[in-house]
Amino acid sequence: MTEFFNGIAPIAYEGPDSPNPLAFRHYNPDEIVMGKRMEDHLRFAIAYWHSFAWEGNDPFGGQTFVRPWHPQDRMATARTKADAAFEMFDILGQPYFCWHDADIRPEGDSFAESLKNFEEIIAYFEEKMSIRKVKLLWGTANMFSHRRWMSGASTNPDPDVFAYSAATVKTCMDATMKLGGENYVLWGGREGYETLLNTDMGRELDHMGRFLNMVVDYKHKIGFKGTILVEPKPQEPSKHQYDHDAATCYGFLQKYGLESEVKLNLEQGHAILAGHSFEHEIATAAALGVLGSIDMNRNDYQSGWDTDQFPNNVPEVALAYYHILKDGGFTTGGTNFDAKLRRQSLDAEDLIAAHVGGMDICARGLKAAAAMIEDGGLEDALKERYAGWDSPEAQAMLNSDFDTIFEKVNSGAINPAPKSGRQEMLENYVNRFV
Ligand code: XLS
Ligand code: NI
Ligand code: NI
Repeated sequence: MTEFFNGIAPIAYEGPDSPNPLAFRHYNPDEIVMGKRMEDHLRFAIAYWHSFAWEGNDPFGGQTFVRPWHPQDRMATARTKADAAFEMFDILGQPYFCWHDADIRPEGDSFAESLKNFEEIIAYFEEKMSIRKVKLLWGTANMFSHRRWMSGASTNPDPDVFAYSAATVKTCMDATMKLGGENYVLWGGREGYETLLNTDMGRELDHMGRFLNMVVDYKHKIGFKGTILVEPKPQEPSKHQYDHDAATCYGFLQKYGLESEVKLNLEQGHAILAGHSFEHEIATAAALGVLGSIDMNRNDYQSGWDTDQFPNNVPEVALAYYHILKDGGFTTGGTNFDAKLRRQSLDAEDLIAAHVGGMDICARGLKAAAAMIEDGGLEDALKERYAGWDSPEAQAMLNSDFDTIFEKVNSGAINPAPKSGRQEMLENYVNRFV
């Protein structure tokens, strides 16, 4: 036992009226929603990087958190950090967690030493996971923090960095598979550029396409059954990132022949940075057949930064899950809290409360989304709005050509009559459920 969470009991579901700040009021894992347990719908994961590796620094100030696993540059504290992490998993009871290699092991003096550290911690995780129900939602490689990645990983102008990236991702995929991970994520924070004056964009995109093909080849070679996921983000840390948003990623996957091999991990804050709503990104990925998993968080709408706060907006979260449910729900994906405390939230209780709140918000959103689906009001409105397309004439038009259509319109047989889009009515409808 570490001292850190001392005295915090496992969080229980106490129902909507409970005044207990460390209880679930909506997240009730066994409750059946649309025929499925809530836990199996939401598939919550905790992000090791924000909860355990981040020390509270921001661009203007350093560490604010003081944890028993600081400093994080040695194996002994990496183990203490793992002990604390798994204690928190026991307290929250969420089914999954996620990591980057750099979150869990100290950097060594060489590639081989970093790998040795990493493998030791993976073995330590394996032992802990064998006596618990917590599983790995996904693993990933941090190819953006160390100075070697400053000009990118697979898109680096230096082929030696491409090589280092390939070797790194291989080890992270191996570890993900060893722990039974259900997905493998690639987020390219520095796959992009600061200025086009020094960047050969076409070449970099080709290298990134080749790299992702190698990832997919390796997945098949080792028999990894999980899903490969790319996480879009338009900028930050790079001025411009190649994986800008869901639609851009899909175009990239298509160009490099990967659209049936790779899906997307969509993050709320990244959608906002790209000038979209979260449900826009989810609906886009669903329409293109590449919706994989989500990173749940929230951006501050005033600051314009990727603030990675815990979600707190039920109507927004409800619409996100509405589109996820409409797409059939998660298969290998889940809801990863890619969210961090504010740097003034120093205590262990803050970390627990943040997750309890996030899980409750998502549970409320899910219940609202399911209720809207079961009621069918939005679906009926859509059916009615597109009803004209059910006619044989309308379907035949799609298989005809401009001249045929022109003849009909020009003869006066077609004269469009505008109809209300009923937006306010539909917004009021949603308000009944949230
Ligand atoms: C950063 C990303 C990152 C990925 C994993 O903005 O969200 O945390 O999820 O590398
Ligand atoms: Ni992010
Ligand atoms: Ni993320």
